Amino acid sequence: MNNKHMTLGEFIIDNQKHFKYSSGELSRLINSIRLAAKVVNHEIRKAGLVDITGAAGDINAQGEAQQKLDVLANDLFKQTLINREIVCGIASEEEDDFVIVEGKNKTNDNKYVLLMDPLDGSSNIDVNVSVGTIFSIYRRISPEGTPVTKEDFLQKGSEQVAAGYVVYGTSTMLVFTTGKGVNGFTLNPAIGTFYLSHPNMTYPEIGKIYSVSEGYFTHFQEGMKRYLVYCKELNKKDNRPYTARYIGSLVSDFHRNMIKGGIYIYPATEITPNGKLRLLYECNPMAFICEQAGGKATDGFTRIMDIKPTELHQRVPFFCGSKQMVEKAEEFMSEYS
Ligand code: AHM
Ligand code: MG
Repeated sequence: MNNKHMTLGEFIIDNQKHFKYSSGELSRLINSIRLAAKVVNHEIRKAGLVDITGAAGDINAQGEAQQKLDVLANDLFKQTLINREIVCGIASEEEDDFVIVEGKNKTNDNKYVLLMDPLDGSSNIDVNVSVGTIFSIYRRISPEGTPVTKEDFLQKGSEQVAAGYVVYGTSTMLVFTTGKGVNGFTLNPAIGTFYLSHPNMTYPEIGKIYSVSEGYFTHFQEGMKRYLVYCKELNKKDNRPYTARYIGSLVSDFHRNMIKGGIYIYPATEITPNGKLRLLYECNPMAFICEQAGGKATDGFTRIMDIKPTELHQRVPFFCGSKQMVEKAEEFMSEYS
């Protein structure tokens, strides 16, 4: 089939043969994520009506307490995956510990664990700004049929089998990779179908956008401060000064930069020496997508996907985007920090 009008469901079937392990299980897992994304999308689109229908914490007409959207998104993704017995474990930014998913007979022969940030940038919901879901999939390392262990989740990002995000923006898009490039699908809300709208997404080698919360400038390391001065200097040859764009919603900032070319940085600060973003739920999946699109993702010195995690909620400084821009930022980091 040619790409025009191809749906996500058709794409998954067409590409199953290219998946690293083509048992059909990964296809079913991505299909479940597709379903959960549509349900979460439906809930998010009603967010502005909360003041009319009742605020988070209120009791709704059915006598159920209204949940905060990030908690609701977490439950919806979890339940969708648990009901389908499609993963053997789930770890989420919203939960303190990982969840063991048991099958019917208390064993679980599924091979994959899923890690997610169910609603990233959720502080933006109240002000009608885009939010996203981020997910990351690994093959378990513990023996099949036994409960998953923490080690199944603490794998290096380079072991990811698939990763992706959903951006709930002016339109809703699901973008993902299974290690063979990056493809983006846009939801037609009228019929609830994702269509392949952005085949083979690639990060421009160099761009003109830098995305950093510059308000923390005074707390940045010297290398970071000098790089920001560089971004603002006049140099017609390489399109400087760059344009500052910072939504404060990683998925949206990343998505824009991947399409237009740019760099996203959440650096270390004096107050937060490991930055803010989580290695397992945010940085690793975005790094996998970034590299698959030809971009680069590091902590300013080391490749993100080479870091061996030691804790589920570990934080790490994050530099990601157009290859040449990330390399330039790294030069400043190693020279001055
Ligand atoms: P969250 O997972 O609590 O939503 O935090 C992650 C978000 C990212 O989406 C965004 O890039 C960053 O936090 C913004 O942080 P800040 O407000 O410090 O700039
Ligand atoms: Mg987050």
